[in-house]
Amino acid sequence: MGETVTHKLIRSHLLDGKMNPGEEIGIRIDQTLTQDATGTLVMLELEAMGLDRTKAAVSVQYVDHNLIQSDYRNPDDHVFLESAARRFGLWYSRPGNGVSHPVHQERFGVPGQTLLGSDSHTPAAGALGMLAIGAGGLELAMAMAGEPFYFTMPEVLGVRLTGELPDWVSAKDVVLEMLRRYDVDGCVGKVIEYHGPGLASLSAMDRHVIANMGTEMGATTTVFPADDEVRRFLVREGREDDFHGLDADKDADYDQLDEIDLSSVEPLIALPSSPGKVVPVREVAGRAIYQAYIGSSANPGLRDFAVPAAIVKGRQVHPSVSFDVNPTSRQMLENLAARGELAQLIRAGARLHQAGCNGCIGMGQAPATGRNSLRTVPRNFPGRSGTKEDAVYLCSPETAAVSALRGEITDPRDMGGEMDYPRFQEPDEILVNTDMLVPPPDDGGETELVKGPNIHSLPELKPLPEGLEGPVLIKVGEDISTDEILPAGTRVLPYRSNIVAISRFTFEGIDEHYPERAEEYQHEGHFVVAGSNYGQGSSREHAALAPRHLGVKAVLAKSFARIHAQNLANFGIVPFVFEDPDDYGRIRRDDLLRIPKVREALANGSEIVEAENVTREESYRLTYRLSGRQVRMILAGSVLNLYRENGGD
Ligand code: MIC
Repeated sequence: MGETVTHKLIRSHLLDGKMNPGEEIGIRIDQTLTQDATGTLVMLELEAMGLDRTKAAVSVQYVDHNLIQSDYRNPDDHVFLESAARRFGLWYSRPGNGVSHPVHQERFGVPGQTLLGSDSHTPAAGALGMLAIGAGGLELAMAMAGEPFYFTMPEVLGVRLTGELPDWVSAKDVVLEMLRRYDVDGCVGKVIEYHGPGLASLSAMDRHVIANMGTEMGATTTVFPADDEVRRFLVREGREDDFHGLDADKDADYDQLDEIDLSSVEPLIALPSSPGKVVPVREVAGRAIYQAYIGSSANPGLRDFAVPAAIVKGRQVHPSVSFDVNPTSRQMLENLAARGELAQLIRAGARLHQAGCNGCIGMGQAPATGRNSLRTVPRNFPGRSGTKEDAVYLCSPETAAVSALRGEITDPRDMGGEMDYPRFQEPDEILVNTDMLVPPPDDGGETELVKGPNIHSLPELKPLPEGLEGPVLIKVGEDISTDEILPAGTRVLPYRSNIVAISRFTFEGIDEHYPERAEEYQHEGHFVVAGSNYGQGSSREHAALAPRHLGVKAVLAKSFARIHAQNLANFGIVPFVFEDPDDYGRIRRDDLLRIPKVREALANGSEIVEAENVTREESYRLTYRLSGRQVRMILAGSVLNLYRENGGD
């Protein structure tokens, strides 16, 4: 049997383990991507590890999340990151240069290589035939130290694309169709690999849209072949030499198969407040909207702005709609300006924001209370926009633009009566702008890290005690996202480099008194109990480190999302899984739990660990899906402790 693109990518980078689905493997990382909201911790981790210079072939530090400078904190982070980039030999993408994922694809993406990013949407680079994976910051630090990146060998879900998208339907609708089929956890443990004749009509940036939101299905990553379209993309970016063709063998052996006939896809929309709640736009048409928002890493291509510009050209957005335009990058702004589309958007009533992530992560542009917001962003977890009980819908740029004109959710095909669909043709040439990408110095080893008063070193983490005992201080439901564990947004993001301060926001949206209660048990320890897919969404390791700082020693859940489970292990929190999911229902908040001899049990590889519920006089059988390596880091208290114990750098 022949190989898939995924298997070829993994095989060519395999350093440790066997490629059997479910087994842990270690691969070589060629490139790393860090952004500011997660990058400050990574740089502090590199400092703690005593690393001299990144060992990856290319490492890039972006500043795209924390752009609002309402006090000294975010700009201090920027200055710190700039010094760290010099110190550790990273490229530095200055604030205003653009959103990491599309800029990385444009400037650094190389088919056939691996990319590890401290951001869950890193898989977007799979559009070029890369194996691009999102991970917690510590994983990034280890990859920069030249260590293998460990993850579970995935299964490959081959999705064959046939046909061509109809007018008014675009790549976002394709990935929403996938979300309709697989929901937010249907691709856990899988790589989604697209193939088939339908690919020919999807541009490299269309593929970026689809790969970016594979994360929303829990996938390890998404992969496309590197074909002629990828070559054309690299030629336009002035990087033809970086092209290497990569395709699946004709008889490639996918673990699972699915098919989408592109000609049958219709405009789709994800309802509040989950990317998995997908319905046809026509089913919810007519609901009044307050906001239509275009941009973000989920719809970053020139076409994602040019098509809405053509739709609103010569028209005015509805008087009650805030039409927010979030350009991808400075390069994109220059191109939109040169082509005239920027003026069309502004004339039609667009509110123009700076190039960056902005409202996608709740950094401004929050919707008004009780009003509907239509966004082309990748996720709409509760409250992520910054407004409590928000109503954020995820849709294509076409749906957002047409709805902006009408003032209500509108199937974009309705516009067909007024105008022809402005089908986009990628230009042969674009303006390329690399001036805000600062290359690493040949030797920055002497550079001092510039730490403002809000930047604090990592707290010391103690090894796992012999036994655990403490109350369940919080019990949460199903599909809890990291946004709910540790929110983003303008109030919280400025504390990403200050663990003690940021921990005061832990579980804020679910139970605002949790941090106070936790402080009481900070030293003795306490437990979190959760449903399935706990920790879905972002890669922010703060969602593990802040609870750990507050004393969480173990999370008992029905199941975990991939990146978060690893983040918990990285910081010495045991991610226990109920052998019988019904036990979840038997535990109440404030119950006192005891797990005696937990250290011994993990060290001996016991398959089952018993937890006693002292309050209810019951006990539960817990399992854990941890490799020997993960157990060792938990016993040591964190992967950093383990690295130091092993005499790393
Ligand atoms: C997100 O989209 O949730 C983020 C913000 O990009 C995160 C990273 C973060 O929390 O800093 C992600 O996707 O990993």
